Amino acid sequence: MSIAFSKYHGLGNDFILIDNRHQSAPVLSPEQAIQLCDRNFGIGADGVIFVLPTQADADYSMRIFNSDGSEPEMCGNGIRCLAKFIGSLETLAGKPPALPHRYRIHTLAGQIVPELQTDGQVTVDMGEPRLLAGEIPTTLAAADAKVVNQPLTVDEQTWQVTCVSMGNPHCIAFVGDVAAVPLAAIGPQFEHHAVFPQRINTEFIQVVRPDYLKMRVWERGAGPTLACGTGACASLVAAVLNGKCDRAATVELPGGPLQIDWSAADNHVYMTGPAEVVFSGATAS
Ligand code: ZDP
Repeated sequence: MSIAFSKYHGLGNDFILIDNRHQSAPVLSPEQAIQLCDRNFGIGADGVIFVLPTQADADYSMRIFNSDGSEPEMCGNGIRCLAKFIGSLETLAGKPPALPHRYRIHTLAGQIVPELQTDGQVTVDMGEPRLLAGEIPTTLAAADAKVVNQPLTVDEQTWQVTCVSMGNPHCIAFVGDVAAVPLAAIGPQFEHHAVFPQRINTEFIQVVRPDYLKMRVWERGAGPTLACGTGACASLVAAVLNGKCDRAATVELPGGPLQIDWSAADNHVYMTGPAEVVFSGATAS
């Protein structure tokens, strides 16, 4: 069956968006998602995202498959794209959202609230970071302890790491120069390290100034992407926990900058950045 889709990206982290509002199960299997994400044999994307019907306390549900077919709990750049996609579906139906407009989105990481801004950016209330080892999950510390600046040996080199969950798991290492990190060689070894039972997203962070971080990421299930929204949020939190930056900072990713703010008032992390539609189409079969 041919399926309509739209291709979006947030700072070059790209997704195939599917209008799945008519049924609660995704119209594609993980295997079909793997095929569509292939950059030579498919549409090409870092993941496939579905807008689904939801329960009473939310407007819609989101599910996502990574390009390897695995299902993460959350996706920061993806939820900005999803908010834009919903806005355009509602506009097509003759009910354009009055800006700024907030959507309550149910995810496997709980309720997340993206807000469409008048300038085209999207600000997302990403909720509270989770810091206990058991919540990440990682065996690097006791289940009820935080993992801040702990040694982790990867490929005979010992790194100092901090772990943060934004619903999905992140391991953050601070480095002097992000450009010098051999990402393709060490990324997979972090991802599949025995101390991370659900695998891990890994961010390498260079603190340029207390309000400016540079980041490179190796994503669980997707590899070296141009941007990772949950990763930028987790990295800002990790930098604050290590006394390396302010609670509000710009995080520069290979695909461009995100503004991240860990509110002292409500402990929620707020992320602001762009999301753009690239094209729409339909699958061949
Ligand atoms: O946790 C994971 O398996 C990630 N690959 C999910 C995708 C995260 C994303 N890049 C983001 O922006 O948060 C979409």
